Amino acid sequence: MRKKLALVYGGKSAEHEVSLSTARAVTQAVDFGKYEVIPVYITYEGEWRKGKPLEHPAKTIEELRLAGDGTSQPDSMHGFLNGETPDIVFPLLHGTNGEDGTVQGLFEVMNVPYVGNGVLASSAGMDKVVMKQLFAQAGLKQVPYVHFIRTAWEREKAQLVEKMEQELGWPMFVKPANLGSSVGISQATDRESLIEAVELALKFDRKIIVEQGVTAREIELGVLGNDEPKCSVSGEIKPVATFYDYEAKYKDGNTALVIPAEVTNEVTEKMEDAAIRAFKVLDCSGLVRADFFVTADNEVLINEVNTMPGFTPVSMFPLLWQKTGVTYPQLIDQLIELGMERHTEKQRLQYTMD
Ligand code: G1L
Repeated sequence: MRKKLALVYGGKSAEHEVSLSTARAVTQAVDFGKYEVIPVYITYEGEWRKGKPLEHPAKTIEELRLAGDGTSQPDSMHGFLNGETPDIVFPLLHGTNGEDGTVQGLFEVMNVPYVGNGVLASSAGMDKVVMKQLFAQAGLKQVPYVHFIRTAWEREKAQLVEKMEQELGWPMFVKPANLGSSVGISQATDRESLIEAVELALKFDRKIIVEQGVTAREIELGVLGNDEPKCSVSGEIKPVATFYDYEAKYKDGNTALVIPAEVTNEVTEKMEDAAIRAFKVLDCSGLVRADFFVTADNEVLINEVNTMPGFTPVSMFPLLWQKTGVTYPQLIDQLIELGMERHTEKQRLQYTMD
């Protein structure tokens, strides 16, 4: 018997279209002999629409934009909860309700296995401040930062500005703590622009993080597994302008990817060690993409981890694994197996003292 695999995609998010393209790519790579693929489309309004099992991989994203039955129910999961539960769910959702742990919590309550990170890793990875505090706890090096909430800013703005000027160097990067909002981020080069940047970021979150800017290369690593996670080769994101010498195979706007990154063995070892420690301290499962800054004197600083990285065949995470010897279809298969494994493991737990 084939296992019923529900692909959940779309969502009330700016990444709705990215999610659709990713879902399409997943249908093209998943083994139809092993899995019955059930599309579950979440509309921009938040209505969950479960479709009939797919008969073939989706050729276009339009095939996945399922029509409703006319009884539109915003913020409703009726179409998903109604009827048979799938054997495993593959969530392809970004931001609020997607990668912040809430949707994972829904699957936990339903006791249905799902692919990727659990509730704790998803929510901890969503909040830059919580994530950095856990990284510090794990002894990971990172850029200096200051954080505060709106109330503190309103009560003691002058002290906070002074603290930032004392503890951080210019330029500073001001961001809403919530990773889901890619909006509201700006660079500050002096006191005046710092205050402006904070006021802007406060429109998007009540919690703000201000980081010291670094001059460094941006290098990323994939991590795959549950209790014994493994690292992929590394990849560097390079501004295209500095790229004349390379055959830029994977270009995305103004950047290009170099895989594996040209770094010393020592830097690779430092990144691998930090990536695994980050994975463990956040209690990750399935996968994570770990993002680093590597300075000119080969210092390795962890920037952040992404519990739901870009996941088309030309996104960094799948490309890193491709170069490590795991193809996109194999990656999807392994992630599904890892989701099943975590669920089986969890079934061993007892919940009462009886
Ligand atoms: F479930 C996985 F495999 F862990 C998983 C789920 C979702 C990996 C990566 C993603 N990424 C996305 O869903 C997205 C970045 C396309 C969101 Cl729009």
